[in-house]
Amino acid sequence: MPEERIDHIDFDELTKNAISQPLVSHIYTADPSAHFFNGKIYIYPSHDIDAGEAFDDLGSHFAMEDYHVISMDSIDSKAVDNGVALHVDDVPWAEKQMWAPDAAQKDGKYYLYFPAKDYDGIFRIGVAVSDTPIGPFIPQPLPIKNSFSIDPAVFEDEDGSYYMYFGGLWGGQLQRWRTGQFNTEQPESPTAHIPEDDEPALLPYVARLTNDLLEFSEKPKEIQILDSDGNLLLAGDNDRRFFEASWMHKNNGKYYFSYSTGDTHFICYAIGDNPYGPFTYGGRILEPVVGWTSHHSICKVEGKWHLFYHDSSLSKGVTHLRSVKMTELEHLNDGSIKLISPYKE
Ligand code: FUB
Repeated sequence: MPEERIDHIDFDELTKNAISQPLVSHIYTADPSAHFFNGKIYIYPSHDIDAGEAFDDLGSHFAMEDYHVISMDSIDSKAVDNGVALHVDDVPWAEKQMWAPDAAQKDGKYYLYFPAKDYDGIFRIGVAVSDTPIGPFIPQPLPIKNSFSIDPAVFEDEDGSYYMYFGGLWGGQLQRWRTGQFNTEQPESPTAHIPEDDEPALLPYVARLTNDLLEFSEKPKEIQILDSDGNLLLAGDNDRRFFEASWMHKNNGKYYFSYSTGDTHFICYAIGDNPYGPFTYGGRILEPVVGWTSHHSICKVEGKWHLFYHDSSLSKGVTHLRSVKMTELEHLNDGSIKLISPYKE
């Protein structure tokens, strides 16, 4: 991941022109997964720190160690940091890199899903349980069986089924699982094992969760993202193909799978008729933010859809020191989503 070219940016001007400001500024937060639980907003972000790791294309500088849950009584109220909800030292199987998490609620229990590298350097996805939305969360001793890669997003459908969407390229290791086994060749290369430009792009995965929300109830399946002719998006279609940051929301009976395009920095969406897809590419939701990564969630609050996202404006462009923000998101009458520009011209 090349450092953002930031020498030309006037950050005072950028902050003035930003459509929204960081929800909290005493710590750095990113990858916000927002939920409306019991009439309040709960945001489950990554907690960005500067751990002194050198910048590289595998994202080693994203060396996060814990999670904090941010809560808000309403859309206009102050965002509250509820302290450490889970620390890597308390997760027996996890060594490092607590990346983008998500959460779910069922029968009065709360579940925090998180990717981390195990002691073999392989990303797995774990789950930790609490009696409250803000934790502390008690981790399961082992990661979810058959889990791999990063960026879990858990979606509760209207029939009470829960599904996890996940996957991420480069440092997220999805390309190393093409045969079903973790490919250890060329360990330092973020792009080894990525398909050629004219081959179908790598796809994110989905798996339904068991009733206790602690395991997959099925083998994870790839979800297809198609163009308007019904063809899979190609690996060279960097402006549209999936890279990381899965999210699912449902509006007017349609399933909206949204994601980041990574190296082209867009948040895009694709629409389907059921949780497994296929999904047809629909367009962009968010133009690039300052910083390399873009990662979001979409949540209905007080009857209106909101986009939760992040940028690196508070840290003046430091890629791994990001801040969570929020803005309204609009579904247009034709089913499309109105494009959001994070900074006014
Ligand atoms: O925060 C670490 C990684 O950066 C996330 O897992 C990715 O989605 C990207 O935002």
